[in-house]
Amino acid sequence: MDEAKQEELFWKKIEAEEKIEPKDWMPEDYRKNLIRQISQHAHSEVIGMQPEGNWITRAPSLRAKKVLLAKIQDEAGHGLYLYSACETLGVSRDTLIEQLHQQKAKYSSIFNYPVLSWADIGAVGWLVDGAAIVNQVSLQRTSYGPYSRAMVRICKEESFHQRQGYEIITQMANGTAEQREMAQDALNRLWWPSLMMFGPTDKDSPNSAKAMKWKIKRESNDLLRQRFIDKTVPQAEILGLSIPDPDLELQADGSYKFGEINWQEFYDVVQGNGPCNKQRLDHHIKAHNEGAWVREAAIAYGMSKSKETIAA
Ligand code: BYC
Repeated sequence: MDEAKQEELFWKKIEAEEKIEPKDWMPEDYRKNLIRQISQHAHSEVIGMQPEGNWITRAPSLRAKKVLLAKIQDEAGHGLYLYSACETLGVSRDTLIEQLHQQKAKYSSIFNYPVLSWADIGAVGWLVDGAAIVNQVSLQRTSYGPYSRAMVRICKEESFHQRQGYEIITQMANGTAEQREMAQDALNRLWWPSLMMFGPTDKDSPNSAKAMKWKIKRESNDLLRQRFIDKTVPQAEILGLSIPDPDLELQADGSYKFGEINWQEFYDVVQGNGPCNKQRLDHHIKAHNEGAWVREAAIAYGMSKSKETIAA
């Protein structure tokens, strides 16, 4: 089949809401954009383990520790699904990790903020996982099959993560005066960075137009951000916590008007100048280098097993 015919078939599938699969023909730009988005998502899942990992030894009870450990392990699993989905596009895991280490690939801005207290762990689950779900529910309908299927599995686990966070923040908000103050402080610091997770406004989002046409992205950055705000503000009210936005206003249609996001801060963080960028990347590079022997051993074991299978 010539290329024009293949492209026609590609668009027919997109229009019919059929998934594009790894062996299907796809435009080079579509493939590249998918690699960019999926790999950055994978990096976010894995880097996101760091701020939470710091709290395993300080969890206030055995139950809290077990739940947190399970959540962090889930994030590693999400990274695994996403790196695997990305590899089906013809790029190796090594290349993706190299791009992260050379800062050619990004990861979510939110993980460049410190997680300073147990209330922050609650706020991360409530707000960060809450924002992630809003985004990822819509990505379940993304046009690339392996990405879409990874999203379905990830969303199931994210909703448990969000509840884990909401449980902690509820306990803190209903605890002693000091605990309540910690919960409010966590919300004050993490509210605006959570809104930044959805990316720049639609008018300043260079990748959106193409991604929406290809149905890689299904809903816009602004729409998803608004959905998150509308869902989260009433939750804060139930907790008796106040959203740190003096311009927040309930409108007649039930949605909330909100104040101006500090986009300068967003771009500073994305460009590597956030409070924890250096710490996060240095830690990843160190862990990757120290884990080289594990990867070598796993490959050697795999090779010896396949030789045994061939011999048998
Ligand atoms: N942080 O044209 P735009 C999670 C970059 S949840 C850093 O709108 P796009 C987790 C963007 O990459 C978080 N960079 O881009 C939760 C682009 O730069 P490049 C991960 C950002 O791709 C809890 C430039 O800004 N979720 O993992 O159309 C626990 C212009 O933006 C950010 C996902 O990745 C940001 N917040 O839309 C553990 C979901 N926002 O690449 C883990 C999948 C934008 O051109 N990804 N940039 O150099 C998406 O839905 C989209 O990629 C985004 C951005 C909405 C994030």
